Amino acid sequence: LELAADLQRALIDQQFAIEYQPVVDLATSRVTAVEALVRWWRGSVFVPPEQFLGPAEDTGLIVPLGEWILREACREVAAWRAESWDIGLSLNLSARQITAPRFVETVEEALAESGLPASALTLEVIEEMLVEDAEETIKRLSELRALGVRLAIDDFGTGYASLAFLRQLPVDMIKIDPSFVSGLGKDDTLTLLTRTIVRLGHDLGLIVVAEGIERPEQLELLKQMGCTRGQGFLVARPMAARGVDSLMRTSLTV
Ligand code: G
Ligand code: G
Ligand code: MN
Ligand code: NA
Repeated sequence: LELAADLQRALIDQQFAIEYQPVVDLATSRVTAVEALVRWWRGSVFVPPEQFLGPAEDTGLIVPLGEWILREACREVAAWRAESWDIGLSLNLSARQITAPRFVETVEEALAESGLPASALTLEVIEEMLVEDAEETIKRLSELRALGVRLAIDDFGTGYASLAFLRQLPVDMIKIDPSFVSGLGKDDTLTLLTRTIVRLGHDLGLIVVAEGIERPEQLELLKQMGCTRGQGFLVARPMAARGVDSLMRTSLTV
């Protein structure tokens, strides 16, 4: 309860920040997108998202917080694109945000006011959201997709949804959970499962992103498997907007 009051104050006092983690084309190392990740500095103490996202959802504060992240990230990514840097934005969503009143309109407004094209925005959802409150969630996500916004299944392979949900909700991308990537080259079953997910995704015409790449061996195996996109500490860590600025300057001049 105390945390909830602090969260509300933190929103008013603008204690939240966004870090961006690059997603790259594994063959060329070109940055294709950045994933926005919320950060809370409570005074000088960093509070991990795992600690405050649950309470933010329970109290409903995730709705105004998520709206701030959406508008801010759209604005920043649109500014990078205005410098001729062709990158997209990936945003994580909570179930509560999607079913909140005016969610679709809010996304439309954020796109309109920032000038970010709908096709440059990818909304990441996890499989569970397509099980609980599935009908309303799928309806709204489908409306956004009809506007040109892309959809991704985050933490793919760990959820409870059956593969049939890929028919109910047209998605554009799957992001392979780090628990698979971590076993690459070390665990035969995880290596086989990763290879199978990459093939499944591509056979369905989806973009496949491997998450949590930390070791060169994982990167090598993913490339051999034909996985075209990746994310992880080996590739690039989440960074403040200033860090993305520098990355853009190096990317555009080489
Ligand atoms: O950035 P980090 O790895 O600490 O993120 C931890 C978790 O918080 C991840 O599951 C991530 O999806 C989630 N997360 C990060 N930023 C956001 C956000 O802006 N909105 C929502 N709903 N979840 C987020
Ligand atoms: O659930 P989601 O995929 O949105 O989680 C994103 C979180 O994963 C971010 O908090 C980010 O800091 C973290 N992350 C990104 N790359 C790596 C990595 O290579 N290793 C680990 N351990 N965490 C990572
Ligand atoms: Mn994510
Ligand atoms: Na993930």
